[in-house]
Amino acid sequence: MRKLKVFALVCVVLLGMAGVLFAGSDPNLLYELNGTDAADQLGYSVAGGGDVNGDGRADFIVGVPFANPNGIINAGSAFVYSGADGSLLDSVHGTAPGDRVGGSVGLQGDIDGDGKGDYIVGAPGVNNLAGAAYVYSGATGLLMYQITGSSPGERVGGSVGIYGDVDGDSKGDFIVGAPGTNDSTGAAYVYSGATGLLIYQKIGGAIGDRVGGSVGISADMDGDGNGDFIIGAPGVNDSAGAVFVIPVWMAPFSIRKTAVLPVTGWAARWGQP
Ligand SMILES: [Ca+2]
Ligand SMILES: [Ca+2]
Ligand SMILES: [Ca+2]
Ligand SMILES: [Ca+2]
Repeated sequence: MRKLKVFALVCVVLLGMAGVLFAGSDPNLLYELNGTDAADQLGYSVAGGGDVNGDGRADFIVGVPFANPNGIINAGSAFVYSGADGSLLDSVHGTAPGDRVGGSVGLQGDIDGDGKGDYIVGAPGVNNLAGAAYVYSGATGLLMYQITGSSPGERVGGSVGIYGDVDGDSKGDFIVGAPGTNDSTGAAYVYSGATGLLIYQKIGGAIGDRVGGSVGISADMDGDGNGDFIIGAPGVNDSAGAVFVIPVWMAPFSIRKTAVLPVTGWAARWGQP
């Protein structure tokens, strides 16, 4: 534990942002992270499961959407840590006030088939709450895909998930919720990890449904060999709420709504500008 603490302190000094500390004398804890800056909301989102650095141990990701990286208010950050030793493997930071990078996070699938886990970071505040989600290679930290909202208030990236192979190409896929779409009717989109093409979309039926308020993408549930996914819609029926668990055979593969563009140089892994 002492070693971890020292390492984390070094990270804080180098980062100069978000203030993440490992503290931990509790033997019942593997790790503990504590934010150091008031109102950053470290732990607003968390996920784990994928092995990003290929050491055979699962790693984890932590979102801090109200962090002020480089002094940019509420730009937000997300940090990827080694499950094996708690060291910082990657970080992503917003570049404009209110981006809220890390509003949602996922880390459990290998979408490019290189054997290493990849991760997804939602930033629902980007561009006046149009929102965005970014998918990174765990092996290289490079941005593989970005999905961006097309109109203010969509809140694309309000929820994200990455894991199961929905389209049967042996590579993991990912899901992005946009609960603010069309006056909070909401929407959720499932994309192929291999190609970035839209596999499936679900649009809410009524204003306020908030489809995509939560999302998950899972290993096979119905035994057909393909992954399945889960979409929460907490606003349905006067906020009684609803959840949809959708098998791949429901998916109309031909539809495509949002361009998914491979982008380089937006934001960056630890050590890059
Ligand atoms: Ca690992
Ligand atoms: Ca990978
Ligand atoms: Ca796939
Ligand atoms: Ca299935």
